[in-house]
Amino acid sequence: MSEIPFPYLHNHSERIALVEGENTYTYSEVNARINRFASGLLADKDDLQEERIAFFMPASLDYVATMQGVWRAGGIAVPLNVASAVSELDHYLSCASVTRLVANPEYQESLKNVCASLNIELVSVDDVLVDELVPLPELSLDRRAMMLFTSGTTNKPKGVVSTHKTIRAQITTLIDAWEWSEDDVIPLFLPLHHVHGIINILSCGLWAGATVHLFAKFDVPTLSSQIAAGTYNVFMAVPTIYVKLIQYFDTIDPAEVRQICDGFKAMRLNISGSAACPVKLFNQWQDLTGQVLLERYGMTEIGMGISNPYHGERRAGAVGQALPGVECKLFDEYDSPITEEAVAGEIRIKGENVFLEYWNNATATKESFRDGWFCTGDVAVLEDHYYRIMGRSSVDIIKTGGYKLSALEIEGVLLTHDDIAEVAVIGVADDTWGEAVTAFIAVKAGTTLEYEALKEWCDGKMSSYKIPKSLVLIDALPRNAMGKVTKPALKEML
Ligand code: MLC
Ligand code: AMP
Repeated sequence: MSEIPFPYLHNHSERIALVEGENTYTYSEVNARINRFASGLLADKDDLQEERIAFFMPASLDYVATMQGVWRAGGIAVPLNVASAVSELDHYLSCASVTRLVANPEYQESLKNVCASLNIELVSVDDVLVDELVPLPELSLDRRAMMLFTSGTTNKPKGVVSTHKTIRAQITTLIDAWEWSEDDVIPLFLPLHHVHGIINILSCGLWAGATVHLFAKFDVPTLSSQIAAGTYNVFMAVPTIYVKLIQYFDTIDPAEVRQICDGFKAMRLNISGSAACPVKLFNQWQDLTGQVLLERYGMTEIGMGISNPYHGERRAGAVGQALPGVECKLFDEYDSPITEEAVAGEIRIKGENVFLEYWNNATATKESFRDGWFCTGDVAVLEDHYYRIMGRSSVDIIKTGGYKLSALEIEGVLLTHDDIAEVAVIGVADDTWGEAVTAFIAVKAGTTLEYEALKEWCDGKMSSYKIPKSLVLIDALPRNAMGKVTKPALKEML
């Protein structure tokens, strides 16, 4: 039935593809639901012709039916963050010129006004599903397929557009490198508006014919009991999740900790990525579970680029080598490739895994490429054949618990507070979050600001994980001769 020239969904009819709570769904059941959804989306059209269909739902059978249904019908899938504030949604929906938003009934009340104001049709999966299937369009590999929003050095997130060719490359390189197979069983508790959850776990799993256990959120006790029961053989997470698991171990009975650690020990693979895995955490995890974490490096625009080997040495504090099909080089500030080891440079990437464009933003797209290389903004060195990430070229990007945030976006919201005269946001090293969002604020004369009041004020104006973890009141921000805030000076102040 699918006219996409490759299988986003394995054709293992009777094997279990998805587990959602008490329910299990076979590959043929998932496939049938995707076709019913794609047919309903098409209605009397032959092809959605890259119509942007957004969806707002947690990990579920319906999430998969929606995403793959949009693909099969020829649309562009725009998965949204279910933790977004309404003002953020407004930006995503208008930036992508979304025409239809698919949301579970329980979310519809909160979405109805934004949809009405943008003239977007708000529907549920049940509204779309039909029993009578229609022919699906034939799609070329170059067809745009997905748009994910990413924060950067501008104050509004940009829409990163991938084609089917991009997504295929991002999936297949990981299936080869990490030896995915139909015997794999993996939990998925990461948010489904980023490549880590969408590509590395969900799409690789379904392509390989594996079983993916869906969790609406990171629920430590439930997940831990499944791990102790030996349900999974592969585990992928951001470093913060390994930290939180270790913190959880401190709160439970040692015998239970042993069972959970034995569950991890029996797995074939534990992966860490989306942010730097501290060497201390790498060692702690190995001591507790015997697992040598495989750390890899990726980005929304490229999927995964660099990975420690599945076989061979997995080096603590390093991300390994370029994945198959991915070209990676370091460049200096004059755009010359760095050929010696131990010299830091910007990571640049080439390959079919690289995105097509930032949606409706030719300038940003052009600026992010040099001579065909995508410029990541991340700085690394090559040491004895392993890349080691040294940091980022911009202080305005913060990674907290695996989420990439724009300091400028947060500053923009804070500046709308009546009592704030000036503000600078930075990421401060933090054992749990990697970096913790910290706001330096100068208040207007005659006013004052308490942290709790600021946090409450932020609620609903930004996703909760963007809300500063701490507030430093300051008389005036340090600035250079050009009047620009010197953020490194703020870091030094702490
Ligand atoms: C939650 N909180 C965070 C946060 N997540 N604060 C800072 N940073 C985060 N990442 C805050 C909430 O606002 C809340 O604050 C409190 O923590 C509890 O919220 P929660 O939702 O119950 O937390 P929890 O479920 O424990 O979430 C932590 C987490 C989550 C680590 C599971 O952040 C997460 O799923 N992160 C992964 C993000 C991801 O997938 N990134 C991949 C991007 S792709 P309060 O004050 O209200 O209590 C990419 C490319 C690549 O990077 O290489 O993969
Ligand atoms: P995102 O745009 O959300 O996809 O985040 C991508 C960014 O996450 C990269 O540009 C890096 O800064 C960071 N990142 C991903 N993996 C790693 C890693 N293993 N070590 C350090 N940083 C990482």
